[in-house]
Amino acid sequence: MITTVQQHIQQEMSEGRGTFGWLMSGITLATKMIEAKIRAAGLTDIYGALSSENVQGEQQQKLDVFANQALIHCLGTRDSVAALVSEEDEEPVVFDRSLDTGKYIIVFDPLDGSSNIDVNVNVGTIFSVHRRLTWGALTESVLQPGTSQVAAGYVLYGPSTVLVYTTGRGVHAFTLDPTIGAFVLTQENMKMPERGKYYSVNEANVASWPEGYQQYLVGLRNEGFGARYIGSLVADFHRTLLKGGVFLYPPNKVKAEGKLRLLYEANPLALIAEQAGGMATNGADRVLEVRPEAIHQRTPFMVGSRYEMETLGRALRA
Ligand code: AHM
Ligand code: MG
Repeated sequence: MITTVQQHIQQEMSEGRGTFGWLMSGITLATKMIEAKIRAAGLTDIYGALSSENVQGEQQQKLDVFANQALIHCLGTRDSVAALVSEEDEEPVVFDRSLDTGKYIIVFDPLDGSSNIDVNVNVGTIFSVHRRLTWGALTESVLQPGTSQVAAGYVLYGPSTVLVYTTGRGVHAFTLDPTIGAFVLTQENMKMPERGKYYSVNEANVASWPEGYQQYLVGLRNEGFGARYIGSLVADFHRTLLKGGVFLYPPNKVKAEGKLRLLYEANPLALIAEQAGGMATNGADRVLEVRPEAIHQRTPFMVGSRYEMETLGRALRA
């Protein structure tokens, strides 16, 4: 018989599973709404950009806005949610709930890689869950390091729709079965291969990277690595999780902090990578140990197989 995400959470968690399961059902419902919209793109007027920009100064796509609204709608009604932090909103959406009920903060990138939508290429949703602290202002609960995540995951809208999540007890993948409308367990306790054969990076930026990254890339090419780059983080990460290798978004002269966001891109994927036996760094430190200072903070982000990441560490220290 099949195992759904909900059943898996019930089996996996010893305490708080009711509350957490209900929370996850908000995420799965929203991502099913997003997936339905994506599947119909081209048939409905959903392609293209709006005239608005998001907090990052990036032009919002119509689907960005829809995906954000779907998550806020589905999660906002869950009593256990104290605040929602989204790439698309400058400030957290805060709910007036007591410390007893409002236990969790959910941070998300509603539609990652959304500029790929118009060309029918994979996009994703990334999420990270923190427990609300029982002390201090809400900001302190929102700005916890990645090591404090109680859960993290993503949904990849590809040829099939896949949800990958961890609660710190391994990484599990579920595939959306459209005939029953449920995410069904397809891979339990995923392990990233110790080594891979692809690197994934926007090579157009190579001349503006620090020397160590340039040398590292030369080394990978000399070892016979191939290149794969989709330009949708979730898709590039998912391949790296399954096949091994390394994904890099280093700092560059224009963007000293890189491009990717710490809270809702790097941290959740770093937790999944580590849980699967891989590693993630910002070039100096383990990503998960970085203490965030702002909700939309950017970070250099390198993640992948243990062997490739250790080689990267040596190249950056040289
Ligand atoms: P987005 O959140 O605005 O979609 O931007 C993030 C995306 C990632 O999915 C991807 O890894 C990266 O931007 C690609 O950047 P670049 O086009 O500079 O290679
Ligand atoms: Mg993104």
